[in-house]
Amino acid sequence: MTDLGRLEDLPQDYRDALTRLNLVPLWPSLRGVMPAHTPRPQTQATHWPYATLKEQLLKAGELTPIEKAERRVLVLANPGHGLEKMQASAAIYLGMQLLMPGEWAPSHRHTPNAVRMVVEGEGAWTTVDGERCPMQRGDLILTPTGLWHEHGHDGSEPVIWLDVLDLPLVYYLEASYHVNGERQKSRAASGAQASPAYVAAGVLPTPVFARGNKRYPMLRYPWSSTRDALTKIAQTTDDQTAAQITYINPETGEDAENILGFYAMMLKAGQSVTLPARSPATVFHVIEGSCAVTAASQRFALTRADTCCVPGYGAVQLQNPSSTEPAYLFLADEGPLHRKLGLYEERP
Ligand code: 1HN
Repeated sequence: MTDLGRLEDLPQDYRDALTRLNLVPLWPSLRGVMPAHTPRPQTQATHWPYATLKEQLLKAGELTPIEKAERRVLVLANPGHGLEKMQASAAIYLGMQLLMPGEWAPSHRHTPNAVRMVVEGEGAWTTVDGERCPMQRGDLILTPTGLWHEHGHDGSEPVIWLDVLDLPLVYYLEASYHVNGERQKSRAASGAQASPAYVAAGVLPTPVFARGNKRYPMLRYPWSSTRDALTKIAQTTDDQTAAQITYINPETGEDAENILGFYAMMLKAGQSVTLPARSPATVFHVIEGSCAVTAASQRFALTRADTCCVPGYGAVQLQNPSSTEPAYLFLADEGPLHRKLGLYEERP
């Protein structure tokens, strides 16, 4: 492959003339924007241990009242993108949020899609589009684009959860904004369209008179059901295969949200699996147990509530180091986005 011309090869007066005209020569930058065979991700494999994160988050609870924060969050920022960009990967934002007993995070809606994975604590709730969703450890709660949401806490201990948003992408598209609102009149989830109605796989609530027409019919995915499903799937899989589920919209069978994909995985005691190289970046978060994650020449020993992210286009090895306990993981990736854009790749 011949080397392409550099900027320095061009006479300064020519470069200055181009700059004045808002013009740029392509060839000095062509290899940078389109490297050979595989991208050069800015996303670095990064591990955020929960113990140190929690310590700083509890300090934020003392330093900053909720009224001064609206959302009291420490962002899990990838150094490869620059911490100020608040990106875990090209399209994924991660934040750990703290709500203290009695606090209220006021109602708003925004264009980025969010989900919460509850990490610790009892008694908090999120009201999404009027549906009050209790927050219990391991639950996944959606707040898709445009839906009103607010958080409250009637319990006695701090509650902490992981927020996953597609904010970096929506911001890049210059489509990110929010609207503040009034406290929602929350109704307990009920009726065919509310989340608890989707209790069993393969059967769909079918109102006799009116078909459900909500774009996001299921907002809360209780951990007890997901864990149960994984444990049953694991009974049927061999040792090379991890039990995995995708969080889907039960009315359409498609991914739960439009841009990011959400999954849960179980590794049996001692189990190791290799995930093939895929184009999207992936986030791993430990719900129960522990897991070693090896990717991009890094090895992270994740324990309960730890989070890491790995860039796309590389294989990922997962290993449950326990010889007695299973490991349960929550995963988020940019899969739906890559598929919709026709960019999705899996490499052997
Ligand atoms: C947001 O609305 C929440 O509602 C959490 O809890 C994190 C990060 C960026 C933009 C909006 C929330 C967020 C956020």
